[in-house]
Amino acid sequence: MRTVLLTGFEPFDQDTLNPSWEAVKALDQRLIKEDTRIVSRQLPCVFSQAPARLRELLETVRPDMVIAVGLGPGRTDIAIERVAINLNDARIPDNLGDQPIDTPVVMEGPAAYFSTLPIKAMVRALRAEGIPASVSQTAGTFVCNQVFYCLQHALAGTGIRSGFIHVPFLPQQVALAPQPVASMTLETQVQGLRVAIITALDTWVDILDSGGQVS
Ligand code: PCA
Repeated sequence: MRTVLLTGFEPFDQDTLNPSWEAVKALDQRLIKEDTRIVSRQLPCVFSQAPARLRELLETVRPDMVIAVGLGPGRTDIAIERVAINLNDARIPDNLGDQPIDTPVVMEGPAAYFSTLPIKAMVRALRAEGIPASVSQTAGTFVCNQVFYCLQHALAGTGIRSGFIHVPFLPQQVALAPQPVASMTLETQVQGLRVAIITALDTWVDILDSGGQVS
């Protein structure tokens, strides 16, 4: 039996829920492709705690693949992230009030890590299912990027593939917004993650494709 570790985040920035956790939680303990089990766990939206919690999960779950998921406020589709950078530069305080500005994620670490997931194949498969998706060239500089960087750093050279996906708001989070804000239903987010996981498990060499890039 293989294990895919999925992580989602607790709510942050005054939200009462985080779609990344809602979607990931819905897949916990699900069997995929008969021989692969999903294990879903929550990460704190806290710079000083998330990396240690992630490393503890890698040690206890011993996954064969890891996909970390976060909310990308304002994202219009399921964003398959390409690159994690060695930089914390928080626009808002985290859930403990910490707001690092221009600090490295890992002292002396490389400037960046690429996702080791087949990101273009994942985008293509999602779109083929009728789910809006694209490759994203930045996971930002907040806790999601920090977790993504720590994940790639921890698994570098192990052969265990890993990456990060940003999901949009849920419709109920933006219904009262003064300006229109993009959203996606939980059902579509969950189905999107399922397709993304299956594609990642099935694809060893990524495709050459424009990946739905808009810029
Ligand atoms: N999104 C934030 C952190 C937690 C989350 O779900 C981010 O994009 O950094």
